[in-house]
Amino acid sequence: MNKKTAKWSLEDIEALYHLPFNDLIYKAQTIHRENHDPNKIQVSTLMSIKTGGCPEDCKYCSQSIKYNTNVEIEKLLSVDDVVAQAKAAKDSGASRFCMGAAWRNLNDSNLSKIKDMVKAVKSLNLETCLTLGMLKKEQAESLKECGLDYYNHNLDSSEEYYSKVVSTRTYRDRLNTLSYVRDAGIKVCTGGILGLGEENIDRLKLIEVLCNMEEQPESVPMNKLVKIEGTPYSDNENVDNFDFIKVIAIARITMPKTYVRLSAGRDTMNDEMQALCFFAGANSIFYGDELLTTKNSSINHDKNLLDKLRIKTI
Ligand code: SAM
Ligand code: DTB
Ligand code: SF4
Repeated sequence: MNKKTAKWSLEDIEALYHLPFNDLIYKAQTIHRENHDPNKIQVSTLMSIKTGGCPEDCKYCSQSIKYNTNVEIEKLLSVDDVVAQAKAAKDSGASRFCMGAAWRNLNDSNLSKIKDMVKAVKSLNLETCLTLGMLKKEQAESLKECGLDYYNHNLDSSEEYYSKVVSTRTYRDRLNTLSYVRDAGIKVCTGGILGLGEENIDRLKLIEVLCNMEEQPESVPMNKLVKIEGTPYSDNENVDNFDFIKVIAIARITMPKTYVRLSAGRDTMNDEMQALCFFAGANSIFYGDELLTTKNSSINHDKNLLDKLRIKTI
């Protein structure tokens, strides 16, 4: 982390966690209203542009070659296939299209095709986001040049816990890619997963890293683990709903301007739980019947929920 004084100490963040629930949510909603329209959420649609066969060993992931999951390997899709999906996403109301690849890192040989995808999706008047694994500095600069808006690269958990989740790369590797993305002028999307077997303190330490970045991330996805059969985490304990809501509230308080995304795992949350997450400051979702390799909450269900809550999408 950079040397300048932290904006938030871990003690301050822990103090938020220990507030009475109502005080915490009230504080989060107050800050939310000062910085955002409380009745609008941003919607992004995800697409897997290269699926499975990933050499990394992330213990949560359906796409790692180390685990026997039901995911079928698919090579990098054509620009036309991606554009067709992006058009459909736009027609359903998404404002951002996020393309994900099961790679450890972006290979230079794929760079020009990826840039063509970004340009084509952008020409549909959609914001663009990529998540392709590690980048080199020059690759980040090249992606900025072709107009990429966001790059997603999650830190997932605390630095200590991360080494238990993934052994094939380090937290430092993740931070390096994030700094190349930031320095290139691309907006940063980085967040975490709850339910990896971590303690609450790991979640708070993740927030400490995120909110003390020199420039706070524009987008922070909070995922609830999607349990994948065949992975080491297939039988993990469920995350406590209140802990999940509290993490959203703490992210909102410590990163007032950031879009906090209620990400994977919404299909296992009931409407009341999602409504409380929005009340605690979540103001973005993945919208579309599928995430990368798993089911999302359906578009129909989401339309009904957002209607009931009188929440508009942006
Ligand atoms: N391979 C690239 C990488 O790891 O950065 C991009 C794709 S990867 C699937 C994107 C992110 O999805 C991961 O960093 C992780 O945070 C999230 N993710 C993957 N599998 C998940 C699961 N089963 N439940 C919740 N989040 C998951
Ligand atoms: C993020 O934080 N979550 C998304 C996106 N960024 C790339 C991925 C969720 C993946 C869920 C499991 C799957 O569909 O494979
Ligand atoms: Fe590969 Fe990304 Fe899955 Fe890890 S999370 S196994 S890097 S696709």
